[in-house]
Amino acid sequence: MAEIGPNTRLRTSPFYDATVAAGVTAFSPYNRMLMPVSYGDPAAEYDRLLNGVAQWDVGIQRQVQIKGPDAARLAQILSVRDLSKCAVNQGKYVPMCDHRGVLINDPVVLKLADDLFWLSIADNNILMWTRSIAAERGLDAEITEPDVSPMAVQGPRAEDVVASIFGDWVRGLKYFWFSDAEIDGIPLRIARSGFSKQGGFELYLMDRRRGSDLWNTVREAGQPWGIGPGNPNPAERIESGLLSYGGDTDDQTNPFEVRLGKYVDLDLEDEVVGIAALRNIRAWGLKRHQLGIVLDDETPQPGHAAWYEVTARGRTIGTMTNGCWSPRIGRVIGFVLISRAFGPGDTVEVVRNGVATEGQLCDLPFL
Ligand code: THG
Repeated sequence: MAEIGPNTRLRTSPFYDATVAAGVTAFSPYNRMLMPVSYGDPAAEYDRLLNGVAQWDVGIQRQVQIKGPDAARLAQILSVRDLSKCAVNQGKYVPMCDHRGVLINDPVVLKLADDLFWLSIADNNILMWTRSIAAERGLDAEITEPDVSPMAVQGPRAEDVVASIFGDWVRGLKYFWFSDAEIDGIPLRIARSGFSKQGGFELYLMDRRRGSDLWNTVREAGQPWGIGPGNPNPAERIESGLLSYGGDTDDQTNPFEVRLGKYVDLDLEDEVVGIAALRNIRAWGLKRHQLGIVLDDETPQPGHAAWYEVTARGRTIGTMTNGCWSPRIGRVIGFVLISRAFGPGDTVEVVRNGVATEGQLCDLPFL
């Protein structure tokens, strides 16, 4: 098999050496980096996340840092969610849109100081976007990609592991809030967050030379709870209804279609990119919406990199954007982005590699 190695256009995470030592077997590109996506034992990785604790290299969640007198204003101009009540040391999950109201990212926005923000981004070039908007609006802010790489510790035992390293104070962190910390001279920030619904933390490493040190510290501290390596888990995140920007969205998707309407504040100032378009979209009504689907397929199988056609009575009504075998439901499940003429309870067909399988639509999350 051909080798696709790291190079200057496919950057490595500070945790790369540690994940290789941990037995990583597959990577996927994300934000021009390599993200570990398997350690060769999907059942064990799922089980650790649901019943124990796992450590994930999510260094691909890059930070776009905005610093300066206009930082707060710029962060708000880029965000269709109101940030005015976001406190220092608090994070928020925020949809970002282009001028058409199309979703272009769904970062966690961290407010580090009144004039300092990180956008912890999904897979799209928001560094370039942020610089462009700042320049066009004549705003005074310095925009960089700092040396900051998150490692997630996820699962019901994550709190025990992180508290055993940093102290019991971490148990008091509220969801999406964060605090500065240090261990053995490794500078980091600890947030209660992570791309799963099993609970846990993200450790934002702030010195890439210390990646292996941080990984090994967490691995050793986690031994009593059976910690092992993992990654954002497709089955768990689909069961939990978490959106994958770019995986479940296309170049037309607006936040309302994919259940992010509760994070959109339509009364924000007109200078917010996309807000005027979103008001129109809301007024005209939606054509599509995102639902779950449970297929009549009980075959445990590896994940689907989907975008399969969804049909009803012989007509195309949308796509299944992602799918997976669900251990807890015992069926193949997925997300569909389909016509609003269809809703929960309806039976439709998904055409996978030329073969149609019936499935039932349902509300999200599954669990
Ligand atoms: N953590 C950090 N950066 C990230 C992600 C992350 N960047 C990329 C990607 N993930 C961004 N997307 C998401 C999607 C969902 C959530 C976080 C980031 C999330 N959602 C919860 C939910 O939907 O239930 C909580 C949302 C809320 O109620 O505020 O956590 O994971 N650093």
